Amino acid sequence: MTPMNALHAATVALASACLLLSAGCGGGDSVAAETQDTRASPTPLALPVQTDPPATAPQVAAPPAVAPQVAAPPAAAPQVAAAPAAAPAAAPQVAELLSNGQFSLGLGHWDTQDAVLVASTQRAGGQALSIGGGATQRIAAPSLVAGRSYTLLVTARLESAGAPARLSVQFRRPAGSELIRSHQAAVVSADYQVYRIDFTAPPYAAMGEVALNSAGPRLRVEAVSLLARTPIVQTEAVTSTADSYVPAGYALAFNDEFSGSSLDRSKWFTRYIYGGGMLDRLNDEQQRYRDNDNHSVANGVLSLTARKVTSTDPGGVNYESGVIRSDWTARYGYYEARVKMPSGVGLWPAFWLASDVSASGDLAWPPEIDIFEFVNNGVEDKRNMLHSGVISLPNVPSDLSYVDPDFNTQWNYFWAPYNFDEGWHTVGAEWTPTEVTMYLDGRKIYTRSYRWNFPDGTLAGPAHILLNLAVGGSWAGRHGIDDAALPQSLQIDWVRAYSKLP
Ligand SMILES: [Ca+2]
Repeated sequence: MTPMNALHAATVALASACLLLSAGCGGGDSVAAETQDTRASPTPLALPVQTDPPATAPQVAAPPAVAPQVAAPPAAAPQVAAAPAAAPAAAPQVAELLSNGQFSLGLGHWDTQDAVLVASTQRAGGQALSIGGGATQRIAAPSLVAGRSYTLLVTARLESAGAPARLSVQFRRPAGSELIRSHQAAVVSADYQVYRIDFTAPPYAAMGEVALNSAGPRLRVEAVSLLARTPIVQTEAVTSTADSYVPAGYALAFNDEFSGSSLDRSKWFTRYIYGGGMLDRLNDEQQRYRDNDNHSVANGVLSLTARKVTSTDPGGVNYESGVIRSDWTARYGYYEARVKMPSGVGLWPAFWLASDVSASGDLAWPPEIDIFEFVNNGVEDKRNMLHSGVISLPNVPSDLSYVDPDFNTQWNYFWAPYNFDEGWHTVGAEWTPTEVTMYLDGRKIYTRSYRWNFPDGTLAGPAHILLNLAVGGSWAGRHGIDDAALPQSLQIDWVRAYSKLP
């Protein structure tokens, strides 16, 4: 391949710094080398590195090993539920977890901005809230318990036509800081509806709040209720065990077979976690992740589709594509996906694991496990090569204890006698507290040591699953982007995660 540096760890450290410093470091061939092992270095503006010691962790319970992390709302806007008026799933006798949800105590328990009490039109003698700005209530600890599931119900309408208002269950650390997770529903109607958000409390459950925000017309809220609900199920029936290679001793903990007609937004976000969960790119990639039919489900397959568009982006970025990030998180286990790669020079799909927010609210990078990256720049990186690796700290080796003869340990790719964009393949990784083993179509490719740590050496948060299709950048796009090949899709038959049985 290219005559570039060989030390993985050193490469990672250098590349990380280079990405932060942008064009100032590296040069020539080294740019591509550095990029190869560092696909997910977030931009400095985007990565909210929070380094407070975890010793100050709130009294949050550790999530169960197979923690259900998510909501089960009907398909709607991104990470959202917007069901029409419906009875709550929870039984009516379940304890109310919010205070003053019908404003009988005036504005008590709510932090408000341009919000006034008005007469209720639904409850005789009652009060409603007319919101021009926002109303927020911290969810009093320990109302939410990590790993348990809840339903937020909000009876609301827009006072006039205009931009949708936003209802959120969100988490931030500390209060007033950037959001670290948000489940939202959009109020779109001038008629009252009951909007619903189902979610599973994350490890940092004590940081939760309910927020009601107008984005134009005033938002009228009659009632807000937060109730415990039955656990949100994270698994569904496995459609086929063909082409699956699960090691003995593992149980299914999370999966999506993509059997429906649209992406299950209760399981997946479509942006990176960074930037308050809104980041739409990493590195110097040329695409922006969007929801313009970039995540389509048909015939049992999810297609993450990249296409060329004409945009008004001042940076001249004219590609849109898709990414899925699981709301479900876990540490360790076996992760497997059956995929078909896109064709075309300049494309860069990947299946990888990155740290979610830790129980103490911290978020940092690394760690990162790249189960696969299929980079096709047409010259150094070709269609018969599949990259796989981990991101380690500079002075923490990830030593290989097993290597397939067809795996190049200098550049961390498997060299196949076929092209990966010409058929379906199953790629998996077994991840333990000390090692990562990669599998390709059931064939063991390598085992290497690995510690899932933040840069400060502490244990990182649980991992979320990522599958994405990037376009361009100094690695995949080093020799251009074949616009004529677009649109192209990373096709995903299924994604499954297993936890080790005790
Ligand atoms: Ca499928």
